[in-house]
Amino acid sequence: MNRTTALTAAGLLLMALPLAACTSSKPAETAQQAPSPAQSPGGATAAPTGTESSIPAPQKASKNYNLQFIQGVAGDEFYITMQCGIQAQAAKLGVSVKTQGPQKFDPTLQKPVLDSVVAGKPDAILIAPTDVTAMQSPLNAAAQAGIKIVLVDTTVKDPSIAVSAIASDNEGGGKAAFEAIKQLNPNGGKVMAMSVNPGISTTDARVKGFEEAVKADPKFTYLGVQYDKDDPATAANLMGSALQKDPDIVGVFATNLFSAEGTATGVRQSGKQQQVKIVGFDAGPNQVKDLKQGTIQALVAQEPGVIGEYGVNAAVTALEGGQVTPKVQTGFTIITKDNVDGEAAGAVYKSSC
Ligand code: T6T
Repeated sequence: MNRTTALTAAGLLLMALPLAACTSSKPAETAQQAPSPAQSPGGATAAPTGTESSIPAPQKASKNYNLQFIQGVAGDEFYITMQCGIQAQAAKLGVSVKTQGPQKFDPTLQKPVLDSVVAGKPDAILIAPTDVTAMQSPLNAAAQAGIKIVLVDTTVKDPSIAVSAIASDNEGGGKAAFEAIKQLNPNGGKVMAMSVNPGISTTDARVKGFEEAVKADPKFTYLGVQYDKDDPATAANLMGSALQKDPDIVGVFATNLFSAEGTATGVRQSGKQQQVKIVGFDAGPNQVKDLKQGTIQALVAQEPGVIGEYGVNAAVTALEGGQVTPKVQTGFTIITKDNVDGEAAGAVYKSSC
């Protein structure tokens, strides 16, 4: 089985919406069923060369290593689910792990957390850096101190300081989101993105994928991206103002959990649920509620538990002197109202382990 043939979500979402079925882009197995890039209307493609779709579990560790997981932000179900995957795999491999995160998705708050973790001299740090630039030099320092770094979810400008960087196909996910909005609005119209902050690798890549796809379709007009600072209330306000300025918006791509929550609130408060189609990244309990209520039409659920599991595999493999794949891309499940209580139920994020 070719482990490098990770599918992007783009083609799969096209299949998912009309069929209203659970569609996972989880590499390997699904890759065999899905159409080849040439056949796929949505452009399902193989993962870039040099990118793998998994990190195999090593043998039980030779000693009880001290691993530390630093989340992008505490209390976010994406990182909680990742933490669950990390804890479970750490227990399997016989190593210890501690988790902490800043109160906001903000490098000025995450850097002190990282600095204090580094001062404790752990064997490895799994981290989702909150900014591609601001977190670079603290991470350089951590690597220079001899600590194995694994980037989980987000990355930095120069990821070579890490033994591995594990993330979803974020750009492909943005493209997939546009394909979904397009299906829901075949006549085209005005669309926009709601994102967190500029400078975050994941959400920037999602916006890029979305923007490029919108601009390639003359039926659609791209109104740009609004930044909500990972705050649902801010996203709701921004959405309300956007709808006042452009009352004919037909679709919004919300690039993460809190952006989707706030976008849904803003659209609901404006009474435009029938008109505005929302596709959101992530699948926390609040997004699922909005999906069931019909405010959100589709969710691109990542595999945070799998990212965490592979992160532990990467750390332990490196600590035991093994070779680790430098770049790993994980899959998606597209959740709609019709599959959320069925085969996609397992893709919903956890609020606790
Ligand atoms: O979308 C995830 C994560 O991938 C992103 O980097 C930041 O936001 C989330 O944690 C969801 O809130």
